[in-house]
Amino acid sequence: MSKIDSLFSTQLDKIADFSFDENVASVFPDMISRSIPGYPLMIENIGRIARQYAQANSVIYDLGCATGTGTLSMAKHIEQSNCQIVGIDNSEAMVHQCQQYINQYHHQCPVKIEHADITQYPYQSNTSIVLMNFTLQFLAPEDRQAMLQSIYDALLPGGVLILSEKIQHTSVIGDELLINLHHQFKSDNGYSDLEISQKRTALENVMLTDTYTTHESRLTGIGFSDVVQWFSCFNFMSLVAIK
Ligand code: GEK
Repeated sequence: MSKIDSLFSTQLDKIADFSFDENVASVFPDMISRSIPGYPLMIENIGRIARQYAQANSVIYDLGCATGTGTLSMAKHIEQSNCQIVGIDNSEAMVHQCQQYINQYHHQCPVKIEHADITQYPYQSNTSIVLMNFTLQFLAPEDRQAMLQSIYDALLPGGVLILSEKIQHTSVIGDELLINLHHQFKSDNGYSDLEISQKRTALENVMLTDTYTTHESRLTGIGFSDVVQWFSCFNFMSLVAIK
């Protein structure tokens, strides 16, 4: 059972860079649903998108699966025969927590969870869907192009990448507006100003966001034939890139 997130609630002398350790894994479902506007809605609809794009006899990856919420939503919705979902994360604590959640459910579509670095993983060429739900933003910016290229190479014709990210707005005023709305959202969900500011500092060096234009042009440059933004709320968005 996920605990309430209070990791940044007391004043810290030194704020270390955010890492997906045991403390984070144990509160993660609460942390992510109180931090990302529309997260439950996105998860539910990721399942629907997966149902639409899953191809029979194919592999579906959830990269940076964390506690497996996206994996489980896809497993619940996919009806095509002989599909296999593979969730991958390089945090041991997340993989452990994820496996425990996965064990509680049984869906027609089998699920395997692996502890690995998604930038080094040998993806199978019969891939119909890759989900990256708020994971690309944690890769070093210089590794993002190669990561997306290897996803594109693994995808079958008609295959899709579902990519959700926190984004930067192009103007300073617009960016400020979205950041303030996001802070209000977190505050309305019970986070104090201290928690919001300490977490922001912890994430400063490890989560570097791109603009929507950067995402779109990088994906079309790689060869995706269409990029469709299907969700957006404040500075969070999700898109489907179709091969
Ligand atoms: C969800 N998708 O709930 N290799 C593997 N995993 C990685 C790597 C890497 N190189 N870098 C980061 N991660 C989830 C939420 S959280 C997003 C994803 C967030 C993993 C990291 O360990 C963490 O579990 C995940 O990516 C990002 O829908 O916390 O905002």
